[in-house]
Amino acid sequence: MSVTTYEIIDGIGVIRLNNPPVNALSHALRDGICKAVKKAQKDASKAIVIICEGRTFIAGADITEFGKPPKAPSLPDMLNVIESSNKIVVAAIHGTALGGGFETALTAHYRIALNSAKVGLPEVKLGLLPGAGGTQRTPRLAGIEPALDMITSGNPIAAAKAEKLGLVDCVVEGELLQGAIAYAKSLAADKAQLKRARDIEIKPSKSQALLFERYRAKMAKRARGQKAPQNIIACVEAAIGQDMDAGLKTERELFMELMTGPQSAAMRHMFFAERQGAKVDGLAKDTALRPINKVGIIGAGTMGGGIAMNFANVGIPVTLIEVNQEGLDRGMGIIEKNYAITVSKGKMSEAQKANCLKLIGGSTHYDALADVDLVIEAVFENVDIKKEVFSKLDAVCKPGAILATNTSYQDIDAIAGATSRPADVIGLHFFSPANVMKLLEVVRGSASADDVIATSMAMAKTIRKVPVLAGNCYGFIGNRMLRPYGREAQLCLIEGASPEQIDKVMQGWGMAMGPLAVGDLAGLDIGYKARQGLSAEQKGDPKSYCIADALVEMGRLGQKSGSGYYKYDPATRARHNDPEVMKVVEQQAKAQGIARRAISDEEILERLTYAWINEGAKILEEGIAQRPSDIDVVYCFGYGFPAYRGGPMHYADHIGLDKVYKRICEFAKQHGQANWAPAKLLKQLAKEGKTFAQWAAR
Ligand code: 3H9
Repeated sequence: MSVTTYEIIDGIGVIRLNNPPVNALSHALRDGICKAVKKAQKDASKAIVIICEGRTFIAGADITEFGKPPKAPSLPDMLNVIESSNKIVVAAIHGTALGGGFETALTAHYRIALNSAKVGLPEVKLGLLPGAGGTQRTPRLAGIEPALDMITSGNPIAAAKAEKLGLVDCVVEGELLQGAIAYAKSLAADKAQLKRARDIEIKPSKSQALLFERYRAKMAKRARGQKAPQNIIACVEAAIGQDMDAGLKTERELFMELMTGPQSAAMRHMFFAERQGAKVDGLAKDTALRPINKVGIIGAGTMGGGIAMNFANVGIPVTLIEVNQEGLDRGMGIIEKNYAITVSKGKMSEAQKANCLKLIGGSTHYDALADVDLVIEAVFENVDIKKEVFSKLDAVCKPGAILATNTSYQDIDAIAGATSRPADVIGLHFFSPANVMKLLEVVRGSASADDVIATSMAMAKTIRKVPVLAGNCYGFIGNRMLRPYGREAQLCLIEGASPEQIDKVMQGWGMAMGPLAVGDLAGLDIGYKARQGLSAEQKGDPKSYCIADALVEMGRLGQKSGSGYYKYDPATRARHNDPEVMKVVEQQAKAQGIARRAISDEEILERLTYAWINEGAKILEEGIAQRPSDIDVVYCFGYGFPAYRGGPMHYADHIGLDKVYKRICEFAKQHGQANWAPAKLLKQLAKEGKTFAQWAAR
């Protein structure tokens, strides 16, 4: 079936595009559009309409073609054909006109859009810039600042706003094809000019230099470490005071620099990884889902409250269960405060807040859960308490209800064993703050039913989370990998580094925060309490926790007590280095018989990141993660890993598994096999000269 068709309707040449699912600009589509526009030049049509079938107008260049040898006609070739048409071309937009799709529309002489449509240039989210004239035509039509906002954020805007900005000429409701044909007919009848954005001139002015400087500084902060936003600003700057072709030349050069660089490769990998993560291998596509119309949550603490908000936000009623009214009132108070913050940021109206709050009810009796479709337990991280909760749920919940635990570490099978229906039990591991963080680890127990897994993955999408399936082991994917990472941070500290050196290395490399600052944020007492329940053998080498224990025993619990690895200003929470901490570090090193030494930034980076990679490889060997890219999704969406490095496993592929493996073997020699025995899978792939991505595609 052809992806393009052409016919004359009512005197207008209509080019229809049909390249499901999102009409991406594949080679066939580009070729079809060129041929149809050329054909229309010679026939009896009075004007041309480009319109799409399916759910959306063109959603961009075909990302799957990136990195492959280009095939003519290229996108710029196709746009030349449209722009130089001697008959008016109208782009008729529904759904989302994105990236190269919106650039196609901008090259047409007029744009008509359905009121429900959105337009945008999201390339920055793929580490790219609009490389088909978007950086040149947008500022010409909408002005420099709106163009900078739109292209550096990558966020789409509604048709009405686009019309106000001059990016769309006409917004309509109802049937788009009819509207577009009528519009094209009226333009032809009025002998309207062939409006080409390239003919608009942006005159230089003195204030522009300051504006660009402001955007450069803003982007250096907001998109720390990323190249694309800076290249975008340079391109928009090139739209000023010179003709369009000169600007297009700059755009092409800076686009190619990004396209061939590692950041965009990582972000494109993440685009597909996120979508792949939602798929469960071996599960029939037509697995019937269980309806989720009512949800119960056990525990109205920070976590339970945050989870409740996710459901209320999409209109699903929630019942919170607490041991007493006081606990419930406290929980509701936190939820209200969180919504108030969202309202103050302009992300929600007072009316929306009121609607959400109406959907969240509370009770101190489990009986209130008799008719819920899903219960999520979010009580204290103790397996015995959780088992008790599940045996109560087993007694009150209706048959077929999904019983989920939000545990971060505990054994799902042990918890499921406390019920008479282990097939209905699953782990739903939300990340804190649960109303903000996108990741959801769905943890399958050995008995979890297929439809319970499928329903959980679909439910995650409903509440706008990014799901990843994990197997059942201590810490699942994310927290299991965090242990060796945290261990190496502690060992680097006791062996010679300072907290600020470690955090500076990791944050400078791209992490949202360094590991010790994260510890202070989460509270050092959490790990301390968890360690109290472990045997000496389970706790591991005292060198990897003695500093943390000493700090907690001094009352330094992290941010909440005003000090931890750092000191915090009580008013501003600003972080300061604290010489007292270095005294503790030195005392502990002495007690452990360690002669502290200078540790290089490179060693810190390698030990912390390679610790992740080695554990990630073991997780793959054991089948705990379905694929390497799932681990990348967990880290980028749940742990502040920089998307422009593509997650730990993609990063490992980028460095080369051979190099990673050799360095891990060196660490094993220096620091012992107990911490650094290389994963079998890593060894195998290093020997075969393969990547994790190649292994996944086997
Ligand atoms: C660009 O245009 C560069 C130019 O400036 C210059 C060039 C010279 N290509 O997200 P969904 C697939 S860069 C190929 O689940 P939704 C996607 O992988 C591009 N495939 O649906 C998935 O496949 P599968 C700028 C694509 O309804 C399926 O379509 N454009 C592309 O939730 C459904 O996707 C963008 O960055 C593509 N461009 O959301 C827009 N897009 O079923 C990227 C999607 O096998 N796309 N697929 O898993 C999106 O943001 C969303 O897909 C969209 C629909 C909002 C359109």
